[in-house]
Amino acid sequence: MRLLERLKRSLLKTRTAVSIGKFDPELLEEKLLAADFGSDASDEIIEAIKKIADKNNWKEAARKIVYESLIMVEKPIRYYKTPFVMMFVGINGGGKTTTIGKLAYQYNQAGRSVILAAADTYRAAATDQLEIWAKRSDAKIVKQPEGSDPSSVAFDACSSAKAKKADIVMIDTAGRLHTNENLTRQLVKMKRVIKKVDEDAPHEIILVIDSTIGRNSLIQAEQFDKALGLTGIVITKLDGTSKGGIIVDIAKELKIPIRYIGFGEKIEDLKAFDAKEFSNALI
Ligand SMILES: Nc1nc2c(ncn2[C@@H]2O[C@H](COP(=O)(O)OP(=O)(O)OP(=O)(O)O)[C@@H](O)[C@H]2O)c(=O)[nH]1
Ligand SMILES: [Mg+2]
Repeated sequence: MRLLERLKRSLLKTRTAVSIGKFDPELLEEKLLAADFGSDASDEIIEAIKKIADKNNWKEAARKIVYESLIMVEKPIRYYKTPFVMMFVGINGGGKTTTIGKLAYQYNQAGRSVILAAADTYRAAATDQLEIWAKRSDAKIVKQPEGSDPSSVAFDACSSAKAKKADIVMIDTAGRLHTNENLTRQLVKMKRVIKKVDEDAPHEIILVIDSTIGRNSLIQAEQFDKALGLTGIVITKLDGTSKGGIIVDIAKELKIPIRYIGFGEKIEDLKAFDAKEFSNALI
């Protein structure tokens, strides 16, 4: 099945959740809010529909509003340097490791050489999981024993990529430590240490957000952004939720580029974010 078809199918739950027969502003607003579109977007959608003569075309009007919000954050990654270093951050279970694995596969298919850094040294299983993805995508992996300094793993991976002239480095980080402050401190340090290899690096700091956790993700994103300065977002698990409208809320509130969306556990279930495609699939 084509990727776009897979995306559309994975958004079925959200699409169904906001579908109504005849246009009824109150009912639609209730449904949009329940699907996490957020109150601003919901208001704008309802107002836009009220202005059109033929209410049977309400979906078209709604899609246009959604598109206008999403196009503002449709900014693909610009690979302006090699090795191009990307740090992936986010709370545990959000989908960092899976996203890195899927991306490694796409880069490999595109003929780019990839090094993965197993910088989640908090638990041994994290490195094992990344190693499986590395094998699937023919990527190299840089790792150290459990409990090692994650910054040191990131440094090694960047140095090795420079020496081997690799195209891409993706750094997998921990989602949970003993405390949140520990995690933030560790990530800030990692960012600083990477700069010893290339002062422009990391070229991307990407927050991976689980779409099923709803509006909590906005608070998390603000915290990560404050500590690290995010360059992009990946939104995952859009297949498992009827609240896919959260992506519109995230776009409007955070204004951080959405780089990719994840919509399944398979290696191909990741797509560069496309505002047009997405707004059509959402409603
Ligand atoms: N349905 C679905 N599942 C996903 C998606 N992305 C990741 N997952 C699943 O979510 C779970 C957690 O994913 P991980 O990639 O391990 O998340 P993580 O952010 O690395 O988690 P930690 O290492 O604990 O911080 C796994 O079971 C993945 O298969 C997605 O887009 N859709
Ligand atoms: Mg992980």
